[in-house]
Amino acid sequence: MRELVRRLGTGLLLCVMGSAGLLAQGWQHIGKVERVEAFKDGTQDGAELTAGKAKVRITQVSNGIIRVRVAPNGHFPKDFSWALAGTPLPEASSPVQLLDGQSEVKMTAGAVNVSVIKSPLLVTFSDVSGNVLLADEPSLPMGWNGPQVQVWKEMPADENYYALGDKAGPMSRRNRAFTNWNTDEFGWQESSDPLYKTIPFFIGLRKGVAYGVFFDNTYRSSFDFGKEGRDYFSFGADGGELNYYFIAGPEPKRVVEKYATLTGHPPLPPLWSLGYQQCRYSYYPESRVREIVRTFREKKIPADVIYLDIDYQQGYAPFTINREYFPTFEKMVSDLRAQGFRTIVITDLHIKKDANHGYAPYDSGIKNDVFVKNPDGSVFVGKVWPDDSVFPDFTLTRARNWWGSLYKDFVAMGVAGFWNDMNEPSVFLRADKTMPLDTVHRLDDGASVDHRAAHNIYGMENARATYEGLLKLEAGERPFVLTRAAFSGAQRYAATWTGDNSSTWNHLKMSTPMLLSMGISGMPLVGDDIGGFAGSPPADLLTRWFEVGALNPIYRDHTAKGTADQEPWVHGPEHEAIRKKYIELRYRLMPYLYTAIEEAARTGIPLMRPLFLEYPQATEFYGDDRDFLFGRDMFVAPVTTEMVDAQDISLPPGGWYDFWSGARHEHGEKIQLRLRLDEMPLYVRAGAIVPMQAVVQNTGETPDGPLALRVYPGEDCGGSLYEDDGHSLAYQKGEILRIHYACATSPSSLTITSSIEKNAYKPWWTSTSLTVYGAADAPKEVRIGERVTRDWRFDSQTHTVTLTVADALKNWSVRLAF
Ligand code: MIG
Repeated sequence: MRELVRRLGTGLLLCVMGSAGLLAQGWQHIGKVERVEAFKDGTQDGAELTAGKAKVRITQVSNGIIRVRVAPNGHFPKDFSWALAGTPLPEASSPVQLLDGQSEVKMTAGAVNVSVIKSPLLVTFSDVSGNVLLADEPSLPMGWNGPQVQVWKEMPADENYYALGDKAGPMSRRNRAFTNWNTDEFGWQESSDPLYKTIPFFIGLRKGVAYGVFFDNTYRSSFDFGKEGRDYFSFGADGGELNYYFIAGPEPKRVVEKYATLTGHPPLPPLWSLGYQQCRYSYYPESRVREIVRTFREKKIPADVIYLDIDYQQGYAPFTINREYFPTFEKMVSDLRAQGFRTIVITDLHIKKDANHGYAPYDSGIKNDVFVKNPDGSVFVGKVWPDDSVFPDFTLTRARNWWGSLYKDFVAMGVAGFWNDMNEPSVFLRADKTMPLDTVHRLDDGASVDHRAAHNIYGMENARATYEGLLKLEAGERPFVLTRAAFSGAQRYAATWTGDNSSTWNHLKMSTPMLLSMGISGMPLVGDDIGGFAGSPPADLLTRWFEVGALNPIYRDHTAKGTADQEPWVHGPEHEAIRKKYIELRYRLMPYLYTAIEEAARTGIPLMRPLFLEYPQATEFYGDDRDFLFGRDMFVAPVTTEMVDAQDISLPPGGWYDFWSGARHEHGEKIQLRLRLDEMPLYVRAGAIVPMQAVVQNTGETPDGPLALRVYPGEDCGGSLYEDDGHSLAYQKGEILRIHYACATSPSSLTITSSIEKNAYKPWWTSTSLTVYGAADAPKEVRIGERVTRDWRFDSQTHTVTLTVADALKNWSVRLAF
């Protein structure tokens, strides 16, 4: 059958769907190219190809980013995207060169070659040396079927596929198929799909070379990486445009960065949101909230945030307060703040239908006409937590502005952050769990779309409305928004979490690949419910979850209603001590963590990285779902199984130091550990310089003592430190501190240097302590700058040399001679 399809080639044809021989009717595939014209639109330039009625535009958008748009009927819709950041992309350095040959159109765009075979139209992307990266499957040219659009690509046997956001199961997406349709999936499991988010972006990786594809389409979309066919993969959607971007690497990091320039970077979050966060569904009444906070402080377990889930509200109506449970809400918020706790409250999007009752969100929303409508023009009403509810029309700027203004009172009360849940949107008592497909979502230009087009972006626009509202209300402060639903680009507005996981070992195991996938999908500020949402974790499971969670971007303990208490102390002093140790570890690593988060905000490279992101040549890690890199320099091999007899560890290329013992190991060495419950394998790259600090009880507290640098000599030795005030937008005006550290080894010496790149923020420290690892013997001489110092210590157990640079807020160097 594949042969038949190939021979038919053009025009209307019936095509084979899958090896099962299923005949899918009605698919029309693109035919023969009859006309080739140069095409230019702003900074995008390339070619417009005509094939029958259809037109295809292939343009260079920026260096290494090529866009393909298809109009089956020849008419391109208005060029508009919810996902794109909208900020101008760097203009491509080399203009497109077009060569219209007899059977093939050749387009050279910098390092990318695009070849289009004319009959039928088949697109192939390759690099300058001719290596094919992505090619249309010859037997299945691009096609459409009514409103559906689809492309099929050849699938090399050794190619791996990653990203796609919050898909469960292994990071590698090969041999599976996925649907994107934001869904409230309480109790999701490994095979559940779709989940809460839609990120129609994937990375192809083969023998160290990567490319990416971003399919900019908001409709229900699907990606099939070899479930249906063995030799091809495909992606498509139920409607909307066939509009995708090819993103060149060749390193996977370059793909992730380019995807971030397209869809946007996360703003720098407030420092406190990177501290430990305590949540449950729900803490109430007020006395219970105060008791939780007091317990953290009494037990000296560091924490920055406490959440109020839906029970703080009156009848679950968003933007109300249950005064029976929270008689002095405002005072509670300020008292918690005085104890170093920020309060985050949930504010779901469903507004209670409660007319003329003094409930301003409903009355003002009706007055301003900002709710989603039925086709007959009436306001759509669905049942959610407040019973009958209405839904803000977030695709309208007017509605987003109105929504953003609802936060005024909470902001005035000192509530520090906001949690947007249920924004898939989730609607109760309906088989489809959401709004009917024909509900009407209005657009700013007076046009409207139905729910098919708006569903997947609804949650992102909810988060956007919250974020933009807070930007206005919080006067120079960094907003913090946590969203459950998302579409590509939602990172511009909010952090996220992975929804309702379960308190099982398998969920702990699934957490890492999911968080890693989110990170390379443009959403680096992500966490999962530590301990699991559904169910009550046994003590060991919760402890192990606290261990790995300490090195996740967002670190939030959360659990469902009716489950057992899940705070760090619930299983007795032994478990509490271990959990505290890891929460403290996170705070000790805060300078390193914050530096990596700033990198994520600037470049899109996530804090939590799959091994292949740093070591794309090390193909043995392509299927590693257990381990990850915390920033560039720390390798984490978390314990995620109950019965660990021994944990086998394969280190990435290079040398690595055990974070706990300081012992040095090499790549290739077999490490087998018999671990105690309080041990999570953690290694630091030989060549890393890691900035750390003393433990604090919250990020607002000034750490005691110096900035603590751990120096791990090795190849490519260096590190950096970024600091700013942690809460305002002054960093955007350059009020930052950025320092680069380096170390250089010779057979008889080690030199460590610090160079300040920007010194426009005064940090909490003046001196810097150094702990130099891997010292076989005591140094013969130690110099700070030119001056010889005797003020150092050698520890023969840990093989470390320690000393302090007193006046460290300037460039300095330290030399150890052996
Ligand atoms: O229908 O607000 O995923 O984190 O605690 C459940 C109550 C609604 C789902 C969220 C969960 C939250 C819960 N919410």
